[in-house]
Amino acid sequence: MKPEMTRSGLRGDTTDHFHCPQGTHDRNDYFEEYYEDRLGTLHEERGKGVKIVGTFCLFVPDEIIFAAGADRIILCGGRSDTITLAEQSLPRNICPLIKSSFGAVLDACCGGTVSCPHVGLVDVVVAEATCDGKKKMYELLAARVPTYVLDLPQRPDSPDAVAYYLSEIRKFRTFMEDLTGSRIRNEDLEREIASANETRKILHRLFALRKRDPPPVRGSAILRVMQKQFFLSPDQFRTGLRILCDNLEKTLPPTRTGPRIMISGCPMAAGNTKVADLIEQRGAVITVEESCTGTRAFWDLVDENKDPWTALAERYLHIPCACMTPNDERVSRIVDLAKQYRVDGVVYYTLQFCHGYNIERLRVQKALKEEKIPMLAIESDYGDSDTGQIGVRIDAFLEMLS
Ligand code: BJ8
Repeated sequence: MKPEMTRSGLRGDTTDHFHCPQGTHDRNDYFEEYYEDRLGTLHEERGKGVKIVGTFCLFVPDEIIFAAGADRIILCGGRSDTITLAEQSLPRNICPLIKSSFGAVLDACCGGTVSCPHVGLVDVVVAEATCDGKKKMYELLAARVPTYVLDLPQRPDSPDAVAYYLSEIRKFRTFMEDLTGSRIRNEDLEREIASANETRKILHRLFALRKRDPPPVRGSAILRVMQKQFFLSPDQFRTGLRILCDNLEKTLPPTRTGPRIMISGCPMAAGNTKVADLIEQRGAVITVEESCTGTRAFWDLVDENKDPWTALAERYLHIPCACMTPNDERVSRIVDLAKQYRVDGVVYYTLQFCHGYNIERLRVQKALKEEKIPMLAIESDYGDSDTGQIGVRIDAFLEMLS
C-alpha cells in the first residue's frame, strides 16, 4: 500500500503546512526548527512502516525513492568526533568525509552517543559507485546496514553512458518496489520530478539574489542551509527557502563588504563549515559554491517533457563530479559561474586525500588563469590544527585581491 501523503509533499505544497514564524525569527532559525520537527516525523514514519533510505551522494535520484513511497535522509559525515572510531577499521589516509560517515555508523551500531541521530533511522543505505574510498567503505558498511549499490558509468560523455545508467536506475526501481511493496507508476515518478524541479527553481531564485553587489546574505549562512537540503523533507526545505528568499528580497544591502569569493571543490557536509567561516571572518563574502553543497546539487533540472526515466538518467549523469572522466563540463562551469557571480577570486577546496578533486585542481587553475581569475588552493580535514595556517593564507589571498 502506498502511503496517502507523498513524501516530497508537492501535492498541496504551501507554507501553511508548517508553523512559519516569519518576522519573529532571525533569517535562518526556522531551518533549525524544521530539523527538530523532521527527526520526530522520521521516527513516526518508521513506526507506521514507511521505509527510510540513507544516501551519501547526489547521484542517487531522490525522485525514485519518494515515488516508491519511501523517505530519505543523507548520511554524509562532516563532523570530526566520529573519525577516531572509524580509524580503528579504515586507513587514516583516506578522506575525512568517508571516515566521518563510517564512524557515525559504527557508533550507532555500538549504541554510542557521539554520532548523528540519522543513522539509526535508516532501513537501508543506497550507496553509489563513485570514488574508490567510498566504494570500499560501502563493502564494510554492508556488514552492518543493509546496503544497495547503484553503479555508475565512469565516462558520462560516452555514447553508451545514458543507456547504462538508465539500466541501473531501472534495477534500482525494482529494488525500491521490493523494499516498499509499492509499484512505481510513471505518474508517481513524474510527480516527484516536478517536486524536485520545484526545489531546484527556488534554489536558483536564492542563488540569483547572491549575484547582487553587495549580496544580501553571507555564504557561510547559505552553506548551513544547503547542508540541510537532504536532511529535511522537500516540503520543509522549500518552505524555508521561500521564506528566506522573501526576506532577502526585502533586505537592504549591507554597508560593508569585502572581496567576492567562489568556493569550488569537495562537498562540505553538515558539521564542516571551517573554511567558509574562515573566509568570511576575514572580511570576504562568498557569493557562490561550486560543490555538492552548492550549485552541483540543483543547477540542472529534469526535462519534464520526456519519458521520465530517460530524463532522469540524462539529468543525473550531467552532475559534474570529479569521479567522472573526463570532467570538462565542471571546468567550464566554474569559469562560467565565476563570471556570472563576478567573483574576485576562487578558493579551491579539497578534502585531504580526495584525489579526484585534488588532481582536477590543475585543470581548474589553468582555466581560471586564462581568464585572469586568481585562485587559492586549500586542502584540509575536519580538525582544527590547521586553522591558523589556513587563516594566514586566506589573509594573504584577500590582500592580494584588494
Ligand atoms: S557527486 S562529490 S557527493 S561522489 S570528497 S568521498 S569524492 S574522496 S563526496 Fe561526492 Fe557524489 Fe561526487 Fe558529490 Fe570521495 Fe572525494 Fe571524499 Fe567525496
